[in-house]
Amino acid sequence: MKTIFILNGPNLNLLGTREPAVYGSQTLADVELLCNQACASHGFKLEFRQSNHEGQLVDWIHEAGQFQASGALAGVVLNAGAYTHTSVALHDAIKGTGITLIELHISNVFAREAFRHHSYISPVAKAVMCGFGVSGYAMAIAGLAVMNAGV
Ligand code: CA2
Repeated sequence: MKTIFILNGPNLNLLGTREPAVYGSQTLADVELLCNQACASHGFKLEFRQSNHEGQLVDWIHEAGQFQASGALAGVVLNAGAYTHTSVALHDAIKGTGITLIELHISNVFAREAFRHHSYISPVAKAVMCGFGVSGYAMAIAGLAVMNAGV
């Protein structure tokens, strides 16, 4: 059974506590539950993680790269939070590992402030999902299922 890594960046631990108009009212624990159900229905194992630290996210991408090398990775879903718009380190880590990665945003970043319109992740992502709320996580998992089936 292949594994999907779902990595969440800074401040996503605050989901459900503030800004419900932008991010909805579900907590990160609710999102993990939703991802567990989606992974189970597609026959994937789930590694669901969150960190406020850029280097930790880089380390986890490297770990996913080791899974990829051994054929055990279905893909990575990354909501890098604000690091999306700033992090050359995450860009380099994704490029260096060659992992299949879906960039995800809960909100439609293009309907928001101009500084959210640029992403360092998009050029090294296989696909980008944004604006579907937390349902986007399940949709990204379904997308990885299609990619892994080679359809
Ligand atoms: O829409 C997304 O998922 C974002 O990645 C969320 C980031 C933001 O910097 C990106 O531009 C778009 C922010 C995550 C912070 O989440 C919070 C949730 C509730 C309360 C406060 C922050």
